[in-house]
Amino acid sequence: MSSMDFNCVPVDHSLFEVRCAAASCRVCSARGLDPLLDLGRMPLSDGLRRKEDLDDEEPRFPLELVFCPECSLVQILETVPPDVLFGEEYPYFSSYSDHLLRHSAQSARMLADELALNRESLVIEVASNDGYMLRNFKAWGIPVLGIDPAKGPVEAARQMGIESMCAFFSPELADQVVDSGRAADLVVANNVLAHATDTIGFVRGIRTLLKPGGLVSFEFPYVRDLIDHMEFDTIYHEHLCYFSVTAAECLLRMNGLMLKRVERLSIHGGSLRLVAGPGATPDASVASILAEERQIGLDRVDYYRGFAARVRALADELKGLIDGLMKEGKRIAAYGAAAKGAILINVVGIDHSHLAYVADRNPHKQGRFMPGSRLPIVDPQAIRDDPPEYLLILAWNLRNEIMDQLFLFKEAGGRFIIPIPRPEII
Ligand code: DWN
Ligand code: ZN
Repeated sequence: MSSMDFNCVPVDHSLFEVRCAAASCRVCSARGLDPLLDLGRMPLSDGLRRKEDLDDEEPRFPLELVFCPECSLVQILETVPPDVLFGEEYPYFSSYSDHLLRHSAQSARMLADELALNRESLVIEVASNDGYMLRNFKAWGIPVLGIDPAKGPVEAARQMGIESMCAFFSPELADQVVDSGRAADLVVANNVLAHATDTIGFVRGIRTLLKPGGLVSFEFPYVRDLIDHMEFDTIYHEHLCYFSVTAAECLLRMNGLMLKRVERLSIHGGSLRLVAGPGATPDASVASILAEERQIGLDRVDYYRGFAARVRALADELKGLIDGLMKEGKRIAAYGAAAKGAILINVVGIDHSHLAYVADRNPHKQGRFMPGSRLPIVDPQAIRDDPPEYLLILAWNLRNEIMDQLFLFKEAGGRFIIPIPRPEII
């Protein structure tokens, strides 16, 4: 498997094979992991830079995707300390996407009905962020507890009256919560399982939180959508694991959680929702998707071979498109200072010499600079005040919501560049 040079910063990719040989799987501890894709040394995708720090050396870490032939888990080799990733200034607030808020409200309603939750129940969310999900249960009079390590989002949740612990979730924290008499009827763990440094301990902690008969609902990006739709920019240091149902089922079963049902979702470029519980009985969806994964080969390395070459081709095509527009003297900016956007622009090799700015409506991101590329992040007002001719949509997973808001830009002749699943101008 030849690794591809994805970096402006030359690195020695031959280390990839060596690191693969030395590594062991995050879930089953198997060795002999298969190398899939080496994106080189990448900056932290949510590590937005302050102006005063721009001249300082920016931390970069290897970003290498591998496959475990034993349990089928796709994962990265590097583990960046969580307090570095999710520190004081972690800038991601879930509530800046109306689409995500609607999706979350629907999920909450479905789960509340399924479990007949009431004022005697308890919902605990791990990675509760700014209360985007728990606000629904609270509005229905159902007691809630949030757990999240990011200070800013937790403060926002507390402002909404949502009790939130500012802490990293762990088996020990789960014991403390249960020992205080707060076992859960429902645990929600959306877009966090992939982020857990101690993957097995994380699931064990969730098992601890649950009352007998309780359920956990996980949501996370589906590795099948990542590969099929070229979503290489969702590979970053916060995401340690990239799950198939096959790999996730193995991890849950190891910790006494049985799958009840599996759903495919469109959110975040294609995700899975897994509902599980101690002693849960699987419905037909579980056997069906496991059989489908075996049938298409998601549990074998061949499914993933060729992805690196396809990523290189997409990166070259997007860079060629941007360079072509630049040669024509076109003015280009970007929209959505998303974590995935940081990876995309650094892998493709786009920086402030190509794009004027990145607009983003999250005020916690405005005034900062994108990791690696040092692109300034500005209020979307800039699109009206200092209009580009083209807008590269870095948050392509929210393209419809974003383009709806930018109809005036479009009406004035502005064009959108959508990078994923293939570069196109609309
Ligand atoms: O795992 C994670 C995924 C699920 O969400 C986290 N590590 C962080 C986050 O990843 P992301 O930053 O790639 O997520 P988004 O939601 O794709 O980022 C969208 C960005 O676009 C946000 O910064 C908000 C911004 N935005 C905007 O400026 N105007 C979003 C919308 C909808 C808008 O209208
Ligand atoms: Zn494994």
